[in-house]
Amino acid sequence: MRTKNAKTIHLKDYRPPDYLIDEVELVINLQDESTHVTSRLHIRKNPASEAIKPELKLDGEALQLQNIELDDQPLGKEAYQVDERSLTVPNVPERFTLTTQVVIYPQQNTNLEGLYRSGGLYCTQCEAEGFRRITYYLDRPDVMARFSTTITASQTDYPVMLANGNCVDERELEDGRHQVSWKDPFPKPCYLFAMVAGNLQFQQDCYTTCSGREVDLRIYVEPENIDKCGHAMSSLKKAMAWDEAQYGREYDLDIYMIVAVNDFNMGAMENKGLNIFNSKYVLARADTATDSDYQGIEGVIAHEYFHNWTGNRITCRDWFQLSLKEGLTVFRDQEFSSDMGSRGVKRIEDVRLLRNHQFAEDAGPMAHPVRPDSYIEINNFYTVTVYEKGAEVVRMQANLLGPGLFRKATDLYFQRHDGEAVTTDDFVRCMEDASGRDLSQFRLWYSQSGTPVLEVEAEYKVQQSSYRLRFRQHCPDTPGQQNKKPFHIPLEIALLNSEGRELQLQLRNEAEPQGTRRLLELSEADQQFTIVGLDEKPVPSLLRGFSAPVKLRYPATDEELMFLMARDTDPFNRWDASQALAQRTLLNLVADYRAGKTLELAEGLVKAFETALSNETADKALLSEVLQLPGESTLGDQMEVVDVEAIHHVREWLRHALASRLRQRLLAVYQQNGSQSPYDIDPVSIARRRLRNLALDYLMQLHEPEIHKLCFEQFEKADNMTDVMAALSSLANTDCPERDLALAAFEKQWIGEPLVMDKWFAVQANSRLPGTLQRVRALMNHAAFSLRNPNKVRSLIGVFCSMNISAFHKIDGSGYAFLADQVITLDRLNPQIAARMMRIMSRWRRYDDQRQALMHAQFERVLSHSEISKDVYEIASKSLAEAADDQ
Ligand code: B3K
Ligand code: ZN
Repeated sequence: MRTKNAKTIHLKDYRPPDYLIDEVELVINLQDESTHVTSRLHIRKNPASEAIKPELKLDGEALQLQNIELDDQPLGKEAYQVDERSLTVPNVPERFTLTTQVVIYPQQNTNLEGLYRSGGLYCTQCEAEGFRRITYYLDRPDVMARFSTTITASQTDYPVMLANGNCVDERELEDGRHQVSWKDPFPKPCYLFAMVAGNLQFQQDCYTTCSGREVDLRIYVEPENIDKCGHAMSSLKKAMAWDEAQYGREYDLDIYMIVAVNDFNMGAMENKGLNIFNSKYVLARADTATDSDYQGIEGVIAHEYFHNWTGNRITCRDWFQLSLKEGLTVFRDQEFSSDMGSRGVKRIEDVRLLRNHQFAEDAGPMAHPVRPDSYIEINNFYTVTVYEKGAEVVRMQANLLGPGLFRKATDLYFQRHDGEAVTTDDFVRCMEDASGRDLSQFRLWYSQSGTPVLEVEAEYKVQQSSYRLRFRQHCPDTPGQQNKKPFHIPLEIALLNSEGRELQLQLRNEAEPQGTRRLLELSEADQQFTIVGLDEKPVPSLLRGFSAPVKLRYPATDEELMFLMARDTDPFNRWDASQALAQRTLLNLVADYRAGKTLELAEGLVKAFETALSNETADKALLSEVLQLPGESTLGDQMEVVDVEAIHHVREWLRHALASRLRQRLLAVYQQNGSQSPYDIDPVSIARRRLRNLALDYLMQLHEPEIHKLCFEQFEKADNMTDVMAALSSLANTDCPERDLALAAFEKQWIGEPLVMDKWFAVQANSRLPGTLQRVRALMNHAAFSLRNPNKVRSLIGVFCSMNISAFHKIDGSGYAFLADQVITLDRLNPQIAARMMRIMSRWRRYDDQRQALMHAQFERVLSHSEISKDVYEIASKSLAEAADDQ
C-alpha cells in the first residue's frame, strides 16, 4: 500500500538542514532504455545545524544506486544505507564531496515528476519534490547550490539539449552522440533545476534590459508549432519591461528560454533561465486559440517570468511558505494583466475565480490557511488558497501601504533577502519596516483559514446629517481551527448621492473632509464609523475593488442594487451589484420552484438588463460581465443544501425568459458587433467579440431554427477560434441538426492539433443535453484522447465532473461512480492528476442525503483500494473526516 508513506508533515517541526550543498555537478546520460545520472555534490556541515551525529541523509525515490564515493573513495555496502526514500551515510566529515551514480527510467515515468518523456522529448518537473527522482539530494528549498549540468544523448534524436544558466561547452562524441554543458551562476534550490532534450526548433528574439544588457530570448517548440510562438514572445518582452518599470527588477542571465511540452501536470514552471510550459500556455494562432487562450498565455508567461525575482532569487524556506512566492507572483501577474488590458474586467475575473473556487475551498473539508500548518502531500497544496487568496493578502498590504510605500517595501524585500530562502513573515516584516506600520494583526490572514463574513448596518440621521456604518465580522470554524480572532480588514468605501456623485467623507472626529474615497481599517469584531455633513441619505459603495477577501452582507434593496449597477463609480462594484441582483432573482425563483409555484420573470432584472444593453456608450467588456448570470455552483453555495435540479432548471428558465423578452435587443447587439477582419487581440476587439457571442448564446436559448442557422453560419465563416468556439459551444448545448454537422467538421479539421481537440472534448463534456455521460465515456476511446495527457483528462473528465453540475450530480449516482473509476485508474498513472480529480467531490456534505450517501460510497471505494497514492489518500480521507464547519 503506497499510503504507508502517508505521514503528516508539520510546520512546527521545521529545522534547518544539517548539511549544505555549495556546488552540484550533474552528468545526465540519456540512453534508449534508461538514463544514467552521475552527481558530484560539494557538501559541508551547516553551522546552524542542531544535529549531534555526523550523519548525512539524502532524499531519493525510484533510483537504482550503482556507485557511491566519498571524497573520491568508493564506499562499501556497510558504509551507507539505502531505502525506498533515502540514502544515509552515517559518518561524514565536516566538508566533503559525495559522488553517486544512479539509473532511472524516464520512459516509464507517467507521473510527470522528475525526468520524463513527453512524445519524443525529455523534460523535467522538479517542484515540489521531483528532483529526488533524478538523483540523491537534500531535496528542500532552503538548500541552495550552484549547478553545472552536462547532458549526453544521440545527436540525431536529441539535437537540442538545454539546462539552466548559460551554455558553456558543446562537443561531438563517438557513436553519433553529443554532449552539451550548462552552468548556472546563481545558487538555487533543486526544485528549480531543469533539463530538456529533443528535436526542437526555436523562435528567437532579443531584449535590451534597463541597464543595457542584451538578453537572448528563445521559445522552443516541436517543429510543427513554430508558427504559434509570436504571442508568447511579445508577452515575454512586455513582462520584462513591466517588471523593470514597476518593481525595478532586471533580468539576470544572458539567455531566457521557454520550452513548450504537451504532457504537463500544471500550467508552467519557472525553472531558472529555462521555463518549461504546458503547450496550452505558449501556442497561439488566430485560428487555433481563443481570446481567453491569448490572455492566459500573456498571464502565465508573465507569471513565470516574474518568478525569477519572486521565487528564484528569493525563494521559500520550506513548502509551508509556498504563498511567499505564489501569492506574490500571482498578485504581480494580475497587476501586469490589468495594465495590459482592462483593469476593471481583470479584477472581476479574478474575484469571480476567488469567490467560486477559493471561498468554496475555505468552506469545505480541505480548508487551510494561506500558510498551511501541515500536509501529507505538498502537491495537494498548490491551491486557490495559496495562490489566489495569497495574492489578495499581498494586495491588501499594497493597498494599506499605498503605491509609494509598497514599492519602498518591495525594494527592501529584494535588497534584504536576495539569494535567501525566507518565510512569509520575512515578507511582512519588510512591509512593516518600510512603512513603520504594525502588521501583527494583519498576519492572521496567513495563519487563519476560512472566509470572514462582514455584516454591515447603515443608518442615516437627518437631524445630525450623519451616516453611521456598523461592521461586525466573524469567521466560521474550519478544520482544526475554532474561535478565530478578528482580522485586520482594509475596506474601501465611497458614498454616492442620488445623482451618483461621490460625496466628501468626513468622519465624526475629523476637522474636515478627507476626499471621497476612504480605506477604512477594521480590526475589531464590532466597529462603527460615523460620517458627518451629509445633506441627503447616501447610497453606500462598499468594499470597492473588492478590497478584502470577505463575504460582505449588506441588505441593499433592489433599487439600490439597480442604482449601483448603473451609477457606481467603481466598475467592480457596478458588476457586483448586477450579480447580487441576478443572484437574488435566481434564489427567489428557486424558492418558488421548490414551493411548486409558477415561475415569473422579475421586471427589475429585465429592466436592468435592458438599460445595460441599450447604453450605446457602455464599456462592452464590462457589459458582457454584467449580462452573465451567476453560475450554478455559485448559486448552490448560497443554499443550506444545494438543490441541484432546482438551480439548473431555474437558471435555464431565466436565460430563456430573458432571451425571449430581450430578443430584439440581443439580435441588434449581435448584428452591430459583427466580426471584423483581420483578427486583432486588442482589448476593444476582444470585448466586442465577447459581447456578440454572449448575445448569440442567449438567443440560442430560444430554439429557433433561424438562430441555429445564424450560429452555424458563424461557426463556418469565422476566421478566428473565439467565434468558432462560441458558436460550437452554443450548438453543443442545442438539439438541432447543425450540432452534429459542426462537431464533425471541427473534428475533421483539427484532429492533428492536440490543443484544439481539447476544446472539442470540453464542449461535449459540458453539454446540457441528456446522455452526456455516455458520450464522455465513448469519447475516452477516441484516438485523440489519452489518460496519460493531463490536458485531455482536464478537458473531458475534469470539465464533465466540475462544470457540468447537473449531469455530474445526477441522482442515480452515475457521475460519482464515473469519477471514482477515473480516479482509481489515473492514480496508477499520475497521482497528482488523480488527486485533482478527487478534489471535485470534496464538498459532498453540501448535498442532500441521497447524494451524500452516493458520494460517500465512492470515497470509500477509492480508499479501499490497496495501491492508492498518498496524494489521493489525503484528499479522500480529509473529505470524509468529521466536518468542522461546511458552511
Ligand atoms: N511553481 C509552479 C507550480 C509547481 C506545481 C508543483 N506541483 C508553477 C507556478 O506557480 O508558476
Ligand atoms: Zn507560480
